[in-house]
Amino acid sequence: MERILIDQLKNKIEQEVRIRGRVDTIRDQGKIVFLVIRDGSGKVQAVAWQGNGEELIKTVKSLTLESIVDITGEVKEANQVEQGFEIDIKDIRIDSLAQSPLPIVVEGEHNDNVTALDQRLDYRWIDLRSPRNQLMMSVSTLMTDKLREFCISNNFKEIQAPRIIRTASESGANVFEVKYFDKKAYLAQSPQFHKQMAMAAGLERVFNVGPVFRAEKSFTTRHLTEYTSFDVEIAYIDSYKELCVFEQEMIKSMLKAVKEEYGERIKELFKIEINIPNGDFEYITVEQAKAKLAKIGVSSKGDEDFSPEEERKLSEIIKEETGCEFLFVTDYPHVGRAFYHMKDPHNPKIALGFDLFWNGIEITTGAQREHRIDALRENAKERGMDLTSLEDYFEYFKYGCPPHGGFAIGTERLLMKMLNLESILEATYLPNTPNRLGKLITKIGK
Ligand code: AMO
Repeated sequence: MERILIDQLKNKIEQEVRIRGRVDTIRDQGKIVFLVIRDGSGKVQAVAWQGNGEELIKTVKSLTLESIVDITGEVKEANQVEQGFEIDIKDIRIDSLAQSPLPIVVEGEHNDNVTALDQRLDYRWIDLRSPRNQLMMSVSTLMTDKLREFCISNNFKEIQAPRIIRTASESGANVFEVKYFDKKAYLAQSPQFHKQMAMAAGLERVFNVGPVFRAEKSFTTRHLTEYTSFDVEIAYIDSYKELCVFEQEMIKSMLKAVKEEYGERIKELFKIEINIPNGDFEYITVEQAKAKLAKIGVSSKGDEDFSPEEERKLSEIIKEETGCEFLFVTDYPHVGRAFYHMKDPHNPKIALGFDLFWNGIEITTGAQREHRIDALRENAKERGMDLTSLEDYFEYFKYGCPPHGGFAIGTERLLMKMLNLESILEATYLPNTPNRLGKLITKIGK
């Protein structure tokens, strides 16, 4: 008999069915044992009576929580259970008996976060079984799918930039070095150089989704050492503002789809509403932002960037003033930005780029790029960078390269904000951080 998903059982009253899933709860009343079985689609009560056979009841009594079972039985009306039906077990096979006790408690409707996050992450495969995490994975899937779909429907091509590269693109400091046979190579911190290569290759509009690596010892709720970057690059732009508009529409269409598909479930399990901004996102320059922050007495980290507290406060101010959760911050001093950002021709101290904040956290950096090779070399020289190591990159601009720009979204941060999670670790399938590689490797401070 073919397996049927639990959410399809309502159409099978008085029929024999086969379900496969986990033991969610066990209530042993001696001559009768009540199980709740859970699969990816839902839960159902399954009952074993002594009258159904000695062997059967013995097997059921040997079960432990989270064991995997294969059950055949009849769907019977049962007014005493909420669903109005249950399964009368005729046959049961244990596919995998779970050890007891479990190392962590699977978060349920009535037991939120009972186990510390680090321990939950150490047993992530058990932690992910919770309804909240199952929903999070569904939302994550739809989120990336919709971002991709938006690009594809706007005539983009997908590229897979190499992850092992010869030259660090962002800054030399936070790059992982790897041994490449007898040579030195790096794990890409971003597909930056290779998405720009696509512009020189005439691909005009590209996106790239994949892992990037940052060797940064940041123990924060927003940093990973490996994350998934959603990168976009567009040729023949006149201004980076076109990138902002494109990203705004991409995020809005994604949020709309998530709300339509999972809005109610998200409300139920995460206690939040997905808000789709009505009009355009807000814009503010760094100078204006710093002035606003100074006004409410938030001390500044400096003129070039924002501290996490500044990011949070700035978002709060703008949300209070305009109701908008999204804020493009523009006009950053060039000196604090990547060398490949184009300088504003009217004010060369300013970079033609932006960051996008969502409810207090930066989710994107983007910019118009410097596509003129001499100016690009000059920018790199100003930063004291080793020009010879950049020669391969400079070559992309030698044989005709259109003006272009792009941006990158940290997808885990996007998901974290969407579901209002406290830490990026919760929004990541299996997070790597400075002290965690699949499992906790060192305690902070040791
Ligand atoms: P940037 O370094 O600002 O820009 O990264 C872009 C976005 O990636 C996310 N992000 C991170 N997420 C988790 N852990 C980290 N350690 C981490 N670092 C960054 C953030 C951030 O906004 N090449 C440029 C992009 C471009 O100009 O196209 C870049 O990588 O959401």
